[in-house]
Amino acid sequence: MPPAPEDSADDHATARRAPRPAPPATVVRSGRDAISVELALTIFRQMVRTRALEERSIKMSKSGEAYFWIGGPGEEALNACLGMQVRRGKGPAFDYLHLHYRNAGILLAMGMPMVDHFRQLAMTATDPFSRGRNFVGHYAKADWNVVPVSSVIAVQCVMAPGTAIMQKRAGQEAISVVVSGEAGTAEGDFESGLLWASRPGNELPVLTVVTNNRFGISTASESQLSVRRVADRAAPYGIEAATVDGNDPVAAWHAIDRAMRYVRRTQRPYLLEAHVSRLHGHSSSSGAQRHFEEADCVALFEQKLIDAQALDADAVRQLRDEAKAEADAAVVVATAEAAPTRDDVRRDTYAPSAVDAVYPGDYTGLPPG
Ligand SMILES: Cc1ncc(C[n+]2csc(CCOP(=O)(O)OP(=O)(O)O)c2C)c(N)n1
Repeated sequence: MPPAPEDSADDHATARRAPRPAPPATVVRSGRDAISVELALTIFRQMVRTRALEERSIKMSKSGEAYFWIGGPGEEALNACLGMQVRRGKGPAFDYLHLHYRNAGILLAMGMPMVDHFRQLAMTATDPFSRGRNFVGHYAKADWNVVPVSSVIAVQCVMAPGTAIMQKRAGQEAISVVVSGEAGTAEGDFESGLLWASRPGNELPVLTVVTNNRFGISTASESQLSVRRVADRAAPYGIEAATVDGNDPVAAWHAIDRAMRYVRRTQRPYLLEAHVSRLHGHSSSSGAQRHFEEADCVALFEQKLIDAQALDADAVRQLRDEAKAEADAAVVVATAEAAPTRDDVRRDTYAPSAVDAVYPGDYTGLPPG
């Protein structure tokens, strides 16, 4: 029987020559680093959720649902990768976190419900971190070893060696992670933190992460810092250090993994500098307008995943819609909750202590009269 026209020898030759579409990638690469597509998609989802939280937060501050906003749009890649690698728990066998005020993505990746973030932003009595008394992003969570975030920059750098001493004694490879902006490194507290973490014979498991967005409010870092890399500040203390592109989740994932493994294994300090973007300026006080000239880690990773055929436009849209719906629903809940009362002002501010028994009443230490 003669071959059917559509099954001719010519057609077979053409089929052999036609380039086959590349199969979907199983890993996503950046330079020599790679992560599985499965991990990449998990990180991307966390980044998209964090961006939705950040953008909804800015909207709240502009609409009058909140009074002040500060946060981390532009730091989603670094924060998601860090939060996913924390050993979460309570006490010295788990990691301690001494955070900056731009780390919503870390808490979100650790499992914080979005509504808790919005409760603090809306200053409700239900805010689990400060009962509506502190700024947004100033988390405090004893169950997860999240030490209260301070607005006073860099003080967290001198607290981290304190928890790290306890962890080293406990001997269970847990570490203290401290995050500071690059302008914060001008504070003596930053140097003190490095010094205390690196005393010969008493080195401590402190991972210092410096998020370098090139600005301290409106002051450009090149007018303040003489070092080429903030990571170079580790050298006088003999501390291992690296610089990573914090807008690249593949690189950031591995830089954090390497740093954490080093600190856990050696119980010695490490300094990781991450270049990040500041997509909406410093805070609502400077307008929180979008700076489109800054690299956007979410858009960059989205394109990378589409190129790797790990995602298509529909899947991206669905992820975004879900994240936005999650943020909107959380805001509805938070903004309907009660504000603190006068009686809440002092609740949970001081724990009972032995000093109360010695000095009942309001002891100032000053002579009477
Ligand atoms: C000890 C102290 N000095 C000054 C300030 C005012 N202040 C608030 S944020 C900020 C800039 C911090 O910049 P950086 O450490 O780079 O962090 P970023 O906000 O850029 O993430 C300054 C100077 C402060 N909060 N605390």
